[in-house]
This record gives sequence, structure tokens and C-alpha cells, in this order.
Amino acid sequence: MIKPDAVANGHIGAILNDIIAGGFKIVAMKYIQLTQESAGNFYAVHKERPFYGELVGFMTSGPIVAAILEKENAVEDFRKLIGATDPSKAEEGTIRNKYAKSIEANAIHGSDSDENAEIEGNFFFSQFERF
Ligand code: DGI
Repeated sequence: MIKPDAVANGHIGAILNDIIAGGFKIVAMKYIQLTQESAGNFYAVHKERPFYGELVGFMTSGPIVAAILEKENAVEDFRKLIGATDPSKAEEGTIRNKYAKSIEANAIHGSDSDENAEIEGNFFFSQFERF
């Protein structure tokens, strides 16, 4: 997901360029705004964390770009491309280093395992929306 901050700050194009240049194929993509309920479900694993309410509020604050990406070793390589959760700790040249503003408004989400990539892909897309 390209998060609401990066969309609002005009970074959709630059981020997609970085993703494609990084060797990822776009399998599915859509531009949508999450509801409180859908964002709450997406981030249900963080329910007990103190920032859960703020996270859901932020993720519903504007439209996002959701996508399924494909590549050999995709999960690990994508996390390298986006950088650390906290942009002040993200390596030079990573997406969060270049486009994120804070640990919450951190520009982009990437799945943290193949299993979660499957779950998160199914959250956004039907079988007819994948190419
Ligand atoms: O997988 P990541 O997105 O890198 O990080 P994560 O799974 O630990 O956390 C999910 C999101 O929750 C993260 O992208 C931004 C938000 N978050 C994480 N830690 C904090 C946070 N938000 C706030 N406000 N404060 C935090 O400490």
C-alpha cells in the first residue's frame, strides 16, 4: 500500500517508479479509501498496541494505492526497498527515507511474510483483478 501521506504529498508516481525499477511486477492495483472497519481488520494484529487507534485513523484519512507485487524473494527485497518502519532510521535511498514523514505517516506498507502477502492480497483483490 502507498499510504495516505505519500498519496497526499504527490509521491504515487515516484514510488511506483522505484518499485518497478526495483524489479517488481504489478499483478494488481487499485486506488481506494479504507473505512474504519476495513483498516481495523487489516491491522487487527496490532490491536493491542498503543498506537492502534491512531494508526487506523491515519490509514482512513485519505485514499491509498493498494497493489499486489511479484518478484523472486519479493517480501524480503520489498522490505529492503522500503526501509525501516521509522523513516529517520531508514537507509539512504529507500522509499521511506525519501518520502516518509514519521513513524506513523511512513509512506508505504509491505507484507512481512509470504503468508501475510497472500492474506493481504486477498483482502483487496478478487481473482478477476490479478494479471
Ligand atoms: O511492517 P512495518 O510497517 O514496517 O511496521 P509494523 O508492522 O511494526 O507497524 C505497522 C505500522 O504501524 C507502521 O508502518 C506504522 C505504525 N507504527 C509502528 N510503530 C509505531 C507506529 N505508529 C505510531 N504512531 N507509533 C509507533 O511506535
